[in-house]
This record gives sequence, C-alpha cells and structure tokens, in this order.
Amino acid sequence: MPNNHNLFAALRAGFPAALDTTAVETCDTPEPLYYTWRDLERASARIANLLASLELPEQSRVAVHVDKSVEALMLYLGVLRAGHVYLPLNTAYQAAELEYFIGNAEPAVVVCAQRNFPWISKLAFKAGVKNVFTLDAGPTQGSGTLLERAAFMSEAHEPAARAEDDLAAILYTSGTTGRSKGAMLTHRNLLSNARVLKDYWGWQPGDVLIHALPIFHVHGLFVASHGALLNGSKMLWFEKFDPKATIAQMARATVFMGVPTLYVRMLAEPSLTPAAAAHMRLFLAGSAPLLPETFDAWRERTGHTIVERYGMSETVMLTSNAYHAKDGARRAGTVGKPLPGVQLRVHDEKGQPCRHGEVGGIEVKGPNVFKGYWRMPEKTAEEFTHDLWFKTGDVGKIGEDGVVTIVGRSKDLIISGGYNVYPAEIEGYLNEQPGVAESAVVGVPHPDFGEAVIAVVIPKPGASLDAAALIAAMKSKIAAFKVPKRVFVEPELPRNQMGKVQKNLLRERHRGLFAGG
Ligand code: MLC
Ligand code: AMP
Repeated sequence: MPNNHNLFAALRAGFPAALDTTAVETCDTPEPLYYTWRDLERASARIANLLASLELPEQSRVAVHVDKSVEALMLYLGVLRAGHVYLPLNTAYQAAELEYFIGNAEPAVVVCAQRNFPWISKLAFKAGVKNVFTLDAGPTQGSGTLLERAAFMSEAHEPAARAEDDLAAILYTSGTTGRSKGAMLTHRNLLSNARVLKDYWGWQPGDVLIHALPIFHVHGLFVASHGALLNGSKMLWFEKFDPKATIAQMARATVFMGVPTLYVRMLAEPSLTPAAAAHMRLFLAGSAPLLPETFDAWRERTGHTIVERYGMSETVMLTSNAYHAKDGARRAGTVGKPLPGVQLRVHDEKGQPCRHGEVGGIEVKGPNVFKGYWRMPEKTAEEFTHDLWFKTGDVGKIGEDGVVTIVGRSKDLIISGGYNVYPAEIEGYLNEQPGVAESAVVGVPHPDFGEAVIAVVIPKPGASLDAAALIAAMKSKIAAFKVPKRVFVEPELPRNQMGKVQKNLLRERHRGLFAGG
C-alpha cells in the first residue's frame, strides 16, 4: 500500500531480509531469550488481528500499564499496525493517577499486569472500558489474556491505512497547573523524527543497541526502539537498568542511550574502563541536563564523548550534539544544534527575538511537533504562539555557532532521574492531608537523580505535622518517584511583596541537603 503512512509499515520496512535472525535478546531474564524479527512480525500481526476482532471504533486508545518486556514492545507494534492509538502509562502510577488517565483518554482497551488486574479492571470497567487484558513477561514467553487470545489469531495482517496526521500515540505529560495533558503524536511526528535521527546519529548496518530504559516514555519507546527497528538493529534488552550488567554487555554492542542518572551510576562501577567500552560507537544522553562533570568523567573513563540531545514528549527530539565531525564538536553543557527539519528560536517575554547568546523562551516548529493536547483545545492554544510556534517552557540561548544551551525552565517542573514531577500536582496532594495549611514543592541538587523532590509544609494553626507520616501518606497515593524524599515542617513560606511563594529561596535554603550522596 504505497500511500499508507502507518508508522508500523515504515518500521517493518527496516527489518532485515533475514527474518529468522535475532531482533531482541533479553539480558536480565533467568536465561537469555531470543526473539527473531519474524517473532515481532507474527506477534504484532496477531495482536493487530485481535484488536480488529474487537470491532473498536477507528483510532481507539489502547491504554497500557505493564512492566517492560519484549511482549510489551510487540503490543506497541500491534496497536500501531491495527491503526489504533497507543497510550503508555508509567507502571509506578497508582489508582488516583490511573483513574484520571482512563477517564480522560476514554480508552477502548486497557492492558495491565495480572497482579494489578483487580484494581485496574475495576477502574476501567467503572469508566466504561469493555476490554481489559493482562500481559506479563513470563519465564519462557509472555503470559496473560492478551497473548492467550492473540494466539488464536492469524499471523497475516496488512497494516491499517493511516494518513500522516492520524494519531499514533498519546503521551501524558503533567500540567504546571491542574491535571495532566495528553500530547497527541501522529504517525508523521514519530516517523519524521526517527528518520532524521537514523541519519544524524549515523546508524549503521551491524549496530547493536543496549536498551535499558523504560518503554512508557519518549526516550525508551520512541528514540531507542524506533532507532533500532528502523535500522534493523538487534537490541540487548534490559527490563530494569543494572549498571554492572550494562557495562558487561558493551563488548557486544555499539549504541547506548540513557538519562544522566544511568551514566552517573555506571561511573561508580570499577568495571567501566576504556577496554569495556572499546566496542561501542555511540553514547547518547538526554531527558535531563547532563552535568559537565559527568560528560568529562565519561570521556576520561571510557575514551568516548557522550552526544547529548534535547527533546520532549510534545516534540520528540529537537536538537542534538553532533555525531559526524562535519556537524561540529560535542560540547558539555549544550544540547547541540536543531535537528534537520526542526526550527528553533529564542524569544523574550514580549515575544521579541533574542540576539545570539541572549536568554529567552525556546520555541520550536517542525514535522515533529505534536498535534495538540487531547481534548484540550484551550491548553493547546495557550502553548502555541500566534504564528504557531510551540512554546517548550524551557529557557535557553543560541550561540553564534547555532549551538543551543538550556539554562533553565519557565515551567515549574522538577526532573528527577529523567522522570518529570510537577510541584503543583504534589502540592495538591499534600494540601489535602489533615492539618496541612499549605505546601511548596521544589527540586534540589541530588548526586544520583540530578534533582530530588522535597517539600516544605505549613501546619494549620494548632495542628502538629509529622514529616515521616506525610511521606508515607504520599507513598500510598502517588507514583513513588514523585514522593518528596524529604519533608520539612516550617512555620511559614517565604513570599514576595505580591504574596507569591519564593521557591528560589527554598531551593537555596535546602540546596546542600543531598550534597555528596
Ligand atoms: C526510582 N526512584 C526514583 C526514581 N526512580 N526516585 C526519584 N526519581 C527517579 N527517577 C525511587 C523509587 O520510587 C523507589 O523509591 C526507589 O527509587 C527504588 O526504585 P527502583 O525502581 O529500584 O529504582 P531504579 O530502578 O534504581 O530506577 C532509577 C532509574 C529510573 C534511574 C533507573 O528512574 C529510570 O529508568 N529513569 C529513566 C526515566 C526515563 O526513561 N525518562 C525519559 C523520559 S522521556 P522507594 O521510596 O519506593 O524506595 C523525556 C523526553 C526526552 O524526558 O528528552 O527524552
Ligand atoms: P518530558 O515532558 O518528559 O518529555 O520532558 C521534557 C523536558 O525534559 C524538556 O522540556 C526539558 O526540560 C527536559 N530535557 C530533555 N532533554 C534535556 C537535556 N538534554 N537537557 C536539559 N533538559 C532536557
């Protein structure tokens, strides 16, 4: 079907002719499991046929809250193939978080781990979802009702016809105020970006990717998986990141992608040596700022210079340091130049262009920029300028040489170990706790996570608050990575003359909290 813009069809075209060679090898299952390209082809066809048999409305959302496994990747491919919309959810999310996503996205299908079926199915059925399946990574093959049902389906499936602007995925990103927003990504957004990255990062025949990131966010699901699939490259697959085991696999691999925390943790391993990394071609980092110390230490310890790149859920990848020498040098503390096809500008608060080196809001345009927030036309309009550039919420500058440096964020956002945490959301939960008058959540430097979430809470008159009890209460409600690592009970919050909480003072006061580990 020449005019079919279904992303799956393009990824499938990248599979090697030898379909019986290994596409994915697992590294942290009791025994290594080998999945061939034919396995990916057949399983995604069966899952697509299963979805087709359910006679869902066109472009139905399929919400997925499952542990990382090769079967979960097959499910992603099956959803694309069937022409539906993939909605991945972090497995750390708990009931309150999931209830919102399911209510907002109105998926036709929910897939969850067997152990979570009792509570997730309850939420889903309450919201009117008719199809709830389970999917677990088993010791020898995936298990659960999704694959049991798919096993009866045909292995032949023609990818559903899709237009470039049809939705392929929705990724929820938390909002600075109020609830999370679903970023709608189209087949064109994802494919155009994957093709640009294939070229820009010099993907080669014979490349082998170490895949150690979760597959419910842009970095692991799109940047890493698409890169390997489009290039027909084998993946060495970790369900959970392990620094020692990752280093051990470098002798068989060529490409690694990680958030800065993964690099920091590998640097703590004595086995990280130039010899261990000698077979590698490319180390990529992103999702959070890579500290120049980490960049330098990595070069010293391995002889490799990390390529740092910058992106976000709404735009996939925007800029990258160079891979090819012709594209320039790789510089610590910068995120490189806009990728081919991406336009990037820096504007001041009045909407006027900043000069080279002047700091302002980063705005972008290009085939990679998302279609808008799911069922939130007003929020979408707010995030675009009148001439339709997307306002990233990141603050930065462009040098004379075109290289972009991110200096901060205008959005009140903490990035902890590559996961985003929106203070407004956590403050909302804290403020609901008995005896809490108000709270302020900020990020402070952390040697492992880059930034760590902490909270300052103010008791209601006469109330006494226990920091440990507040942390325990948060742990029972929200994803653990969002829970403040420390809570301080203080008499009042610092405010400016306008009454606005001065979070910068709180950050300053607590910045040494985790110094040195
Ligand atoms: C885990 N914990 C975290 C955390 N990850 N706390 C703060 N920040 C984090 N990122 C907490 C858990 O809640 C738990 O707390 C304890 O640490 C141990 O949990 P774990 O699951 O064993 O942790 P670990 O496996 O060590 O996970 C750390 C990690 C993981 C760094 C491997 O966070 C990770 O995979 N991060 C990558 C995120 C990512 O892929 N981001 C890409 C977003 S895409 P407790 O209290 O229960 O003990 C994007 C766009 C772009 O941003 O540009 O790419
Ligand atoms: P997300 O909403 O999870 O997609 O996170 C996107 C945000 O991560 C961006 O808006 C940036 O603030 C941040 N980010 C991604 N890559 C980098 C990077 N290399 N350096 C600094 N911040 C980054």
